[in-house]
Amino acid sequence: MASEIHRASTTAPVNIAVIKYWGKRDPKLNLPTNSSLSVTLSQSDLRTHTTASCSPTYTHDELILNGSSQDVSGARTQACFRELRTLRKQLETTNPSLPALSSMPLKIVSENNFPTAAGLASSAAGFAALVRSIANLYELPASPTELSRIARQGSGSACRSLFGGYVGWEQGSQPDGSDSLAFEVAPASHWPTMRAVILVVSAAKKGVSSTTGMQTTVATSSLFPVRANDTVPRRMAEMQTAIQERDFESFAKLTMMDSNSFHATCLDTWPPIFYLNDVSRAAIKAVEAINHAAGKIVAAYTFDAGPNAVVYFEEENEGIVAGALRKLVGEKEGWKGEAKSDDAVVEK
Ligand code: 2P0
Repeated sequence: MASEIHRASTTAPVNIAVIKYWGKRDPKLNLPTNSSLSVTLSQSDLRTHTTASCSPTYTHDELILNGSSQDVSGARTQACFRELRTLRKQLETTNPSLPALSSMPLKIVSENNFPTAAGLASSAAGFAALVRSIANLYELPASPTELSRIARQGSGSACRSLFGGYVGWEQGSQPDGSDSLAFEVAPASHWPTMRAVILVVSAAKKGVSSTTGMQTTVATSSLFPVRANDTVPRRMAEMQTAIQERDFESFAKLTMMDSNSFHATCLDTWPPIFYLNDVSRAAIKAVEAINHAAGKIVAAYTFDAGPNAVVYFEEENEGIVAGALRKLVGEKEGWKGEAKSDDAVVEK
């Protein structure tokens, strides 16, 4: 049938790294200079919903994000399309009765289920959802691990959003990236009391893009080799142990120290890169005050390539942690609101 349209949908959640990816050894394949580890915020509204379709009636590949048409000619999107079409083509070659979807133009329609203004990790959820929706459309027998290899080429951190819970991304050593894959450290059910709150800074200035920032850091920071070759490998092992043992204090301390280490290498970059601002630093102080008052570590902050704070805590401490942070958001100028991992986005 000439008018046939094949369609499949999926959603993918954002993930927030507790051991950060920063630095590429191969910018084309998004191969990192160090392994990383994140928590996928599966319970939250922070996810991308994507429908992939293909039809012989379509004239060209198309990507529509939040209602507006995007350029699909970029190397990252093209790499994902090419890899997925190659896998579909192999299926069609072995099963000639299958429709020839691999030769039809693709239409991808994607919506972020969170305010774009929040400046959260949308490329991670976006490319994870794009890759999985096309894999579903093509009925590929591909595991999340195999799909992570493809999503990584769209955006490095996207490979981690193909798994729920606690997710590692092994840097790998092969030049073709075949061993630079995401893996499950533990499912979300392993630590059901874990919570996260995202404090959204208003009027977030558009900073240096991650890709540009990483390249400059790798080229100029003298702290960076120590971080990539010594600090992160050690903390990757320690973090996996902390998660396996549900040891919140170790998890939290490693999370905060790794965020600080990442932002230190940013400051050590020439010219320097600043992602944290005064509002971010107020969040760090608030978390320190919460932990001091509790007499132990009950909350952990972390910041990505922007000023928004993500704070991890355990359910039993929700009252003291969320209460203190809500007070901060209410009193300190500059906060836009908060997004909770098991709740809707709350605007101030
Ligand atoms: C992370 N970030 O591990 C780190 C922490 C930002 C700071 O992954 O160029 O958008 O697409 O591979 O994945 C942001 O970088 O970069 C990021 P690309 P990406 O989550």
